[in-house]
Amino acid sequence: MYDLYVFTTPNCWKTTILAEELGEAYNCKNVALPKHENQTPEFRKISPAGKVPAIVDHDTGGNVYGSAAIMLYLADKYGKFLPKSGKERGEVLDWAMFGNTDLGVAYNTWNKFANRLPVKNQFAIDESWTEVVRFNKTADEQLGRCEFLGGKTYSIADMSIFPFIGGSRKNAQMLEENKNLARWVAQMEARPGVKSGIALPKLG
Ligand SMILES: N[C@@H](CCC(=O)N[C@@H](CS)C(=O)NCC(=O)O)C(=O)O
Repeated sequence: MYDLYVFTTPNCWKTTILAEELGEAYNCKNVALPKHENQTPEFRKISPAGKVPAIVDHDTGGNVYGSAAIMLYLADKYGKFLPKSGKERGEVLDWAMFGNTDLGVAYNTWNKFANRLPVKNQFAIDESWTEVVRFNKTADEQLGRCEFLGGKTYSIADMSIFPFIGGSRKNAQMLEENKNLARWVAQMEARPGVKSGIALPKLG
């Protein structure tokens, strides 16, 4: 049993999707970022930088923070969605980290410039979008070679990029230009665990 602390952001959706797909007992706890609930001394004992997502594992008494660390930790703990060893594990890790450190970071950077910068800077918006387009294409090429991002089977690699590309974030033109990604987004959206994972974190 573990507690999972989240808000309505792509980094958190990665972990709520995984938690729902694992089907193990856990408590989903919302941390309202606009109310600064992430900055309380109690929460910073769980997540030192005051960031979500984070977990407390009641089986061990330990805590884990950051979406990539949580995904690796839970996948290893329950032995699902991450091969145990060998070439297959390497491939899933490659693409899970691509989602966490390349594609995810590119989307978050673009989102900041496009939607949150108080003064519009077209250069920053265009430059950061170029990087998003580049990584979308990389994912599309991989999904042209394999059914899932990390190879033959569904894994934490798929969960690492879906929150940036699917659901409410879907970009019709981007999917039109990347047919393999479009096929995969439809497949992901049909999964009950993905649907309930995306619906879980609440605003406020
Ligand atoms: N590397 C971390 C980043 C976590 C992160 O930036 N969390 C944001 C929400 S997505 C947050 O907690 N922001 C509140 C803050 O920085 O005060 C991860 O992948 O989970």
